[in-house]
Amino acid sequence: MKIGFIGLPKSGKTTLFNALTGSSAAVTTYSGGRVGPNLAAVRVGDERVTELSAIYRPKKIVYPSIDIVDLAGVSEGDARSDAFSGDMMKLVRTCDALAIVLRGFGSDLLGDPSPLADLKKIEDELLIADLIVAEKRLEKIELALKKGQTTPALRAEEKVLRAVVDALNAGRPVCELDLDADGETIIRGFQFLTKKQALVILNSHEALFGKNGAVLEAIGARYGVVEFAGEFEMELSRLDDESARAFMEDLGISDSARDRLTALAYDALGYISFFTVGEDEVRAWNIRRNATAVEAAAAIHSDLARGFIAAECYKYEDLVALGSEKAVKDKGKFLLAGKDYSVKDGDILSIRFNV
Ligand SMILES: Nc1nc2c(ncn2[C@@H]2O[C@H](COP(=O)(O)OP(=O)(O)OP(=O)(O)O)[C@@H](O)[C@H]2O)c(=O)[nH]1
Ligand SMILES: [Mg+2]
Repeated sequence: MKIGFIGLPKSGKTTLFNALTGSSAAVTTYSGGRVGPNLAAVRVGDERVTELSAIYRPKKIVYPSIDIVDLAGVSEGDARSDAFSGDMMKLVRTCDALAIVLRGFGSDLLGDPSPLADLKKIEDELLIADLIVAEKRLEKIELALKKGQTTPALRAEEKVLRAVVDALNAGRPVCELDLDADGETIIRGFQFLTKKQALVILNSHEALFGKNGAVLEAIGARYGVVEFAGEFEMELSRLDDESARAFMEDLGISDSARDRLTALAYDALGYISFFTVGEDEVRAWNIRRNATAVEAAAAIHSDLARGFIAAECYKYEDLVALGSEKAVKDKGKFLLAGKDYSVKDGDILSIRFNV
């Protein structure tokens, strides 16, 4: 799972990135320079992995992680300039989802926060960036059609792109289009920004943290949203756990920035975890909700999916309640799942395969 941080300039993207990763990438108070993107993997804290490791005592323990990309700020009018082309665009395209960062702190340079207006600005920039891509391709197709280079595939692409352009012009994101399977295949290659899943981070001043109920509610009607006190939490990430905990309690922050973001990402973007266990390794994997056993196998290795026979499956809760794999088997709570089995959060899988 790879999440790209986007937002207006100086909304605190890099500060949040640092808070989440414990790194110290340079924040940019004044410079308008487009600093290169920062990349990091954020470990998803999952107590179940710790519990499983206590049972299996593996040589290696692997927690799942979420990749975070901290991108340069998107200014008004950027969609028409080069911000959404070139390197930045290539990076955004590879992201599974976007995290829209909104400034919730006052600044000398930018004045009082106006998160809802900023959100609208970003949404508009995303719509325009997609519109430019769709229109460019449409022009090429029209030219080809004029020259008589008509193929059914080109006609189909033209039809879908017209629907995309109409929607975008009406202010509707590509994700709201009702496309059939062929239409979905046609637009996949364009990697439209408004087709990507998005969540919102309100980056509040510590004095405003926890007092933004109305704003959060307005955003929450359309996006999964979480509030951070970015600068404060960046400082916290440099403290030891105990001192950090004390400061968090002062501000009424329940969990670390990392835990709040990963929980939101799993929930809003629709991911679940399954586990593989053994003496060598205990490991958590993230997959899409409703993924099948074969898709889970593919997340581990393509060979496992190719040669998939069945998945031995039992539940984390049953293992913890009954104490051992043997007890789970004796109680008849062991399941042999076929390739279409829909994997549940907390399933412990062992793939039988043959290549
Ligand atoms: N008071 C306050 N200031 C913040 C907070 N987060 C960021 N800032 C300040 O806002 C300025 C910009 O922060 P950055 O994290 O560099 O913002 P950015 O979005 O990465 O900026 P660009 O990459 O240039 O678009 C810095 O001076 C930060 O110290 C916050 O939560 N509270
Ligand atoms: Mg930055």
